[in-house]
Amino acid sequence: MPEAGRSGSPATDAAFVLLEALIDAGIRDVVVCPGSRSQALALAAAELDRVGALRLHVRLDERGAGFLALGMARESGVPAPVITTSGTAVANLHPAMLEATHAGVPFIALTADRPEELRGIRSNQTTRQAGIFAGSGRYEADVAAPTGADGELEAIRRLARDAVAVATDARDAGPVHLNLQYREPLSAAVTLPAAAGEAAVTSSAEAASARTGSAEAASEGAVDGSAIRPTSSRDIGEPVVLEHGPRTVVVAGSGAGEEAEALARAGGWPLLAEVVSGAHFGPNLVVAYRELLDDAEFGGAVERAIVFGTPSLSRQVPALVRRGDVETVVVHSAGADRYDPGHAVDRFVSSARVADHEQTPDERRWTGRWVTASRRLLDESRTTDPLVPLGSGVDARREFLATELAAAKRSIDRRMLAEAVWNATWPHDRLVLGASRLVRDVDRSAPGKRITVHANRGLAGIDGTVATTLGVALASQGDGSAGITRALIGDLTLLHDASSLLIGDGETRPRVLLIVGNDGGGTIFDTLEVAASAPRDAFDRVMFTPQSVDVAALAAAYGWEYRRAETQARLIDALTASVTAPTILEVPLQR
Ligand SMILES: Cc1ncc(C[n+]2csc(CCOP(=O)(O)OP(=O)(O)O)c2C)c(N)n1
Ligand SMILES: [Mg+2]
Repeated sequence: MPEAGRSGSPATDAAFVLLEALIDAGIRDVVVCPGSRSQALALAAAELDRVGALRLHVRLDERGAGFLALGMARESGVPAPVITTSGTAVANLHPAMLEATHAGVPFIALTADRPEELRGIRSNQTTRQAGIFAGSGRYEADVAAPTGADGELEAIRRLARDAVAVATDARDAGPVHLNLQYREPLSAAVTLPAAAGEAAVTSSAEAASARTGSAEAASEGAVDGSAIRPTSSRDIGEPVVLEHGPRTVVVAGSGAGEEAEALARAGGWPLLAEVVSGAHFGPNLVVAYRELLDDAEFGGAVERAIVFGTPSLSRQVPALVRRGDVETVVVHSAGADRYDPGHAVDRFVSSARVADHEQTPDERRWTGRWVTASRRLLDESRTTDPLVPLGSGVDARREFLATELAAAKRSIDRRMLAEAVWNATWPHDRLVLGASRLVRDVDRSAPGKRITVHANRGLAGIDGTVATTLGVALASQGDGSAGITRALIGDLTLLHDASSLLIGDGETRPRVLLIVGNDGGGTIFDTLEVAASAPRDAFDRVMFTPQSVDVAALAAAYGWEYRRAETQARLIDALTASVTAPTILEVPLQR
């Protein structure tokens, strides 16, 4: 058992203490669903499994994971805690929580959450988790992020004991929800000596005065569920007229819409628009906004930022908004809460327009430099070859043929896939982008184009994306005018929602192309710090979560057409072929 403060991450120390206390109270099985915020718990569970202190089960779909735990508890009478990350992952436990409450089956949900300071500001994957199961839980606690403070670990031990006692109460068994806040660093590596794990197995099932005990534990370090804040007020501010002068950029995140592009054009300002913003087009678009925001001559020179929608695809945009020397104006957009990273936004307004003004040469140069630098960066990093000859001369055509031949044999990387899917999309089509890595690759590489892009960025869940795509297709193809609905998603995103591939007999089968970048698991986690710090086996098992599902057979089982592309030429063929029925296009990618 790590001593308090041993690992260097209070999150990891607290996670070990929580799981060890659960083991002491009789827990034998733990179910982990992959995610980043929950990494301390997941990796601690993997380590405790390695030393034989508990039995770990890893499942992708939290809904199924919940019922897996329910099944184990039905059989054994002992709850199997389920560990999930934040956001919609938590809500996916609701069906099992409801069943557990009505059937009186012991159940413990351990849901990771953002710490207090990241709530209510449209932080990624952050919702009101505390109280989310209100009415179905026997007990719930919203536990403050561990800081390493004195007494903290003891309070966690008590909380764990109480959770088991309440969940297994002979007169009134049922579900318990511990919502656990974690702050960076989200984990640190810990290796237990085998003996420590064995010692931890010796149970000391203390099932005393459950409810009073829980209230006590909740008051120490943990915040009781009743302290949940009401939905934030919808005070959306006044309209604003933006004067010229400060060096300005317009930022457009998810849900921004064409308004953002119009304002950037009217003001003559650079438009830093995410690909999911609905404003990813126009003469002022800056695709390479990440690189340029990192550059002192560009990002460093910004004096004012006008933000539309919810930026969620880069770390550079929130960093810009947090800066003290940048005046930030956030324009109201639909959705819960207001975008306010770092609580540093200067003004929230209901709408914005530009004051009448003749642009000075200096202002024109400012925007011109962003747009030119972005184009240059994009050209330099482009991986796909142009699909049409660049000239009509013999040399140009010969060169085109040679590149085409080379391309035919080239295997596909993420960037190439992102560019090819974007290029294949026309204004009458629809494009759905799943959460995780590929949406970022499209965001990095897509030149401006006025097409309809959908993405569930409200909470960026990997759940429900197949169904969302079918919904977009059904709604857009209803009157026969729209083209194909294509979705670009990861393999786990497909598998999480595999049951939505079922389109019942007699139901409309829309023209959908599900393009699945299959890298055998969740490679987004490979880009996080934890990939380097955690033991490889444990990281792979509880975060990468490898899979080798036969996607062709899955498609066949549900009556979907199936194509596969392993080279760039095949990919272009598959993307330009007609789609008359629901189709999966599998594209193998290197991890
Ligand atoms: C419902 C839900 N559960 C868990 C997560 C955490 N999560 C974010 S990305 C990801 C892995 C996605 O893998 P894949 O779809 O294969 O995309 P890749 O990163 O490999 O491109 C997971 C599990 C989430 N966002 N939503
Ligand atoms: Mg993947």
